[in-house]
Amino acid sequence: MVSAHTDSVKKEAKAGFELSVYLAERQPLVEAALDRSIPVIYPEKIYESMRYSLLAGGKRLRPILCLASCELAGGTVEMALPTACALEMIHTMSLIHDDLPAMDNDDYRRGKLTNHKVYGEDIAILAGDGLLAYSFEHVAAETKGVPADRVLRVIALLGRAVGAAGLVGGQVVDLDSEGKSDISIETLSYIHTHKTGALLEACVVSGGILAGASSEELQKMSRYAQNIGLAFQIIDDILDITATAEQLGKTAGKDLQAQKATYPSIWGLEESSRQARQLVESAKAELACFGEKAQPLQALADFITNRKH
Ligand code: GRG
Repeated sequence: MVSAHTDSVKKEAKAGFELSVYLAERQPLVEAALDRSIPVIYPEKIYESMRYSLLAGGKRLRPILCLASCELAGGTVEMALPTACALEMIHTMSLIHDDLPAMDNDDYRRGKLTNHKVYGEDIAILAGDGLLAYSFEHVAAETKGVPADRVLRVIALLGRAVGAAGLVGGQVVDLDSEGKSDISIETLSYIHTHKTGALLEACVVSGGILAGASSEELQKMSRYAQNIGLAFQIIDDILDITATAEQLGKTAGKDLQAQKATYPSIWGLEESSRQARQLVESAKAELACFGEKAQPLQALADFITNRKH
């Protein structure tokens, strides 16, 4: 099944790249792998809670970025699929914890009730912990056909992206900044490069590591990811103002309501859009040396700025 996917992606590259076709193939592939990754066994409640959020939809941008960067560097989908799933597990656990009453206190996520609204706060915390631990186990136990030193590097990279040097650190500064509308652009940038950017960077770089990319290639991939990470967050801030709750699948207008400093509140909507477009162009330019093979990652960069949710 995976090789059929790869064949048709190759054909597509020859015929001119269509991101919608690419995503229509990749999203179900990721969905099926996520579904297989976590069984329901005793104690069922925790597995059901983990699966509730993991299989609640979402764009699956992180796993798709990981698969695409592995292929860009000459690897295969099979080599990267366990890491791709682990990245979605980490992302999902961060959403479950972010939605808790002690953090953002949200009732809806991905168009569904949040995990704690369905299973209670105690189980939601544990579901997040369970997904986080499972993500590392999954990479270590399920990655096949990749030299062990590369797998170890990926595990270290994921740990760094999740911890105080990444997501956790970004969330702490975000919580500290709550109710302060006058935070500096440097603090805002710290929050987003850590809270959102670190995991997106880990997605792209881990795919490259698994494929055996050179350090020069990894640097280019890393700069691509940093640029799309920031663009992604700017667009997120813009959508919080311009999109409806229905489009977002979560509460809209929360930043304004909380008088939170955001890119639009500092730069205005127009300048924020311009900055996001510029970051996407820089991201795409980083991959120019890869030629046609970079089309999926370049199109994904455009998708990030054009998205409506
Ligand atoms: C990681 C141990 C650990 C704890 C969590 C709560 C927390 C620490 C960090 C917050 C991370 C967070 C919620 C960042 C926001 C990321 C973001 C922009 C989410 C939206 O991503 P999309 O648009 O969502 O890709 P979908 O639903 O499409 O996957």
